[in-house]
Amino acid sequence: MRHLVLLLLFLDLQHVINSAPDDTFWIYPGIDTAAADATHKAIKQSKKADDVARSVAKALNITDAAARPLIEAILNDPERKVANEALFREALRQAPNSGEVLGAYLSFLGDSPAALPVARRLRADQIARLSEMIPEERRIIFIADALNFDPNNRALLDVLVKPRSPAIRAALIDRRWGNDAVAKQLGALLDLGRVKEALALADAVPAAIDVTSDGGYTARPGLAIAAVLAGQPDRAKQLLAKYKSPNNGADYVTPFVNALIAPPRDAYEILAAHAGASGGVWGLAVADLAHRSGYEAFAQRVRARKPDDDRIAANALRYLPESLAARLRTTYVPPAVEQSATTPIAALLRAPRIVPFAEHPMPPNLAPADVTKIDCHDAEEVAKSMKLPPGLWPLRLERHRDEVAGVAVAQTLDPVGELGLGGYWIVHSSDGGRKWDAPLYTGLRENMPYVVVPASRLPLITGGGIQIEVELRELDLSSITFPPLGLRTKREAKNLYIEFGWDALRRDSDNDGLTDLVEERIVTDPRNADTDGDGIVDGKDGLPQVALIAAPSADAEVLGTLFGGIRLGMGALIIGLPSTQEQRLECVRRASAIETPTLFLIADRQSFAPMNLTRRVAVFTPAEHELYEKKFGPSYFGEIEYFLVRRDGKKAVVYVNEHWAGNEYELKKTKKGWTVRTIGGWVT
Ligand SMILES: [Ca+2]
Ligand SMILES: [Ca+2]
Ligand SMILES: [Ca+2]
Repeated sequence: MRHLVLLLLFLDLQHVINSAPDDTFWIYPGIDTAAADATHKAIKQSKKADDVARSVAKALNITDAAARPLIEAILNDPERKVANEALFREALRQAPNSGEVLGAYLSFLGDSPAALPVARRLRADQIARLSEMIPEERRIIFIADALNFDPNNRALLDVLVKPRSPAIRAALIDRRWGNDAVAKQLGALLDLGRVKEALALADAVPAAIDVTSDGGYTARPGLAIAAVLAGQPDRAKQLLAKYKSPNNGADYVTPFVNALIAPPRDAYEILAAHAGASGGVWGLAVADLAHRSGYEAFAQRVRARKPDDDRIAANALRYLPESLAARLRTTYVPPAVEQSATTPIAALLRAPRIVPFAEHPMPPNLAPADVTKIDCHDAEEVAKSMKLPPGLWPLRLERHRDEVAGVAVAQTLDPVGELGLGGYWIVHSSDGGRKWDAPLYTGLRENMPYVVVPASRLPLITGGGIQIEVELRELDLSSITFPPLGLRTKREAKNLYIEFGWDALRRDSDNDGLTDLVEERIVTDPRNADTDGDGIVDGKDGLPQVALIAAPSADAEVLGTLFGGIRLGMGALIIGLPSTQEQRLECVRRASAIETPTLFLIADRQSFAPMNLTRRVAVFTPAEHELYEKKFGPSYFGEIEYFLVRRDGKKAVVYVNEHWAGNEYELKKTKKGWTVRTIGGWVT
């Protein structure tokens, strides 16, 4: 029976090759690159199954009989898990000792517990060469596990200290491996802020101090900082005397170390230049300088900054032989366990989603309706006959006598970054498009799970509401990488429509000016007109989750200035109507600018308490944000990573990480008011 199944699978090889895309930019999620590369190269040469099998067999040094199922497993639809599993097993039966076949199978197995016994079939040198397609966090398990069987294997130990884990490097590098290895260990100790150990190691192996890493960096500047922290300013000066900035770039180190040795009257500028330092000797030094210069709140925030969770070390720790694990435990500090959120906001987030619509199959025979469909080609005409609200770029717009209705998509309440255009909104006018009702939020995000089709035989306007033809195209969240190329979908279906009643879209149960659907998304209480109980109703409250207190502070003034003005989560998206004739002709799908977008932030709610904002800012804790994403999907909230306000309150830097983009802002208070400048940032 099993052979019959395999025979049937093998008959597919030519078919699978034929249907492989010609594009060279293929992503075969999770399949080992050596085997996949050989397959792609072979197909470029010939599309004949026999040729491809022969070529891959030769490249990987396996038999044709092993290559055939391997190629098929690589080219197959990754969703065909059972078939692919059988194919990999067959390839492995034919080539039991091939590191490439084992590697491809391991990457296919992913996080499955079945992976470890498979990895144990690899030789130490094969493990050391395991493909980079297997993430470091997982590769480290195989390496650490193999060390139990071969604890002194130098090749394994060498690859064990390669991943980006300072804890592993600091604990497990052997000084006898040479100065390069010691330099790595020095860097790791400095990254971990282990001042005394780093200085002692530099004393023991001074030749390692100037060994350069990939970027041209040495341990020397970090050691100078460590020396000041250890109360040895003269040693710091000696170390600095021989310091050259890498690639002849600007020297940021010397002024910083000098300020550490003798703090200036106001250390604001030097602190601002290094405000992003997190962890390690740099973080310790910034906190120390801030503390000694009277910037105590900032010092505390720097100290409270959590280091990145070293998952590589955490995984290795579970699989290493005890002698090595004991050493690793001296440098790896597991992160504190996050408490699950118990706030009132978390309780709102745990409530079930509001479902304001019903889904139906499209009626088979549609009679022509008495409506005027307006598509994007008519944008100019529309602008003449109707007064579209500025920034509105409807995906669909229809007129039935004096009633006009449309569907638009916007990021107003859906900070999805580059993953899509946002959430769907309904616009409506009762007088032919001269005056428009306030846009109504549907609570539905594009692709989650519906996509509004651009043209439909089904009229939008019904007696009591709106009906929209959609396709079901649910985004597979496991496929999201940055930048978001090649998003896969989980469920697909066509010929559906969803129907909303006006009352469901307009429902405002507590009469606070926000519909239940809007409240659900900004996480205020739809049954309480004043969620934070500060006397300002949710619809008029700039910070509806933070009770306003009257205690002005310089910090609050800076944050209020910044968040009252900027627009996060909109990023590179071009908002609004197409501006050129070309764009109009192309009918580019555009996100609309509907109202002022709500600013979603991860921050300490209390630091916002003295702020009276005119635009809406929703503030969450990291644990609440996690609940939010579980409920509504990926949501890029801004996170305030650091902010520092000068003593006189007239200058500040703020760094906001939006997870797919980050920006540092410099604020200055002049006679005319505050100016805000972006001084550095990144976008995926
Ligand atoms: Ca309400
Ligand atoms: Ca409310
Ligand atoms: Ca309130």
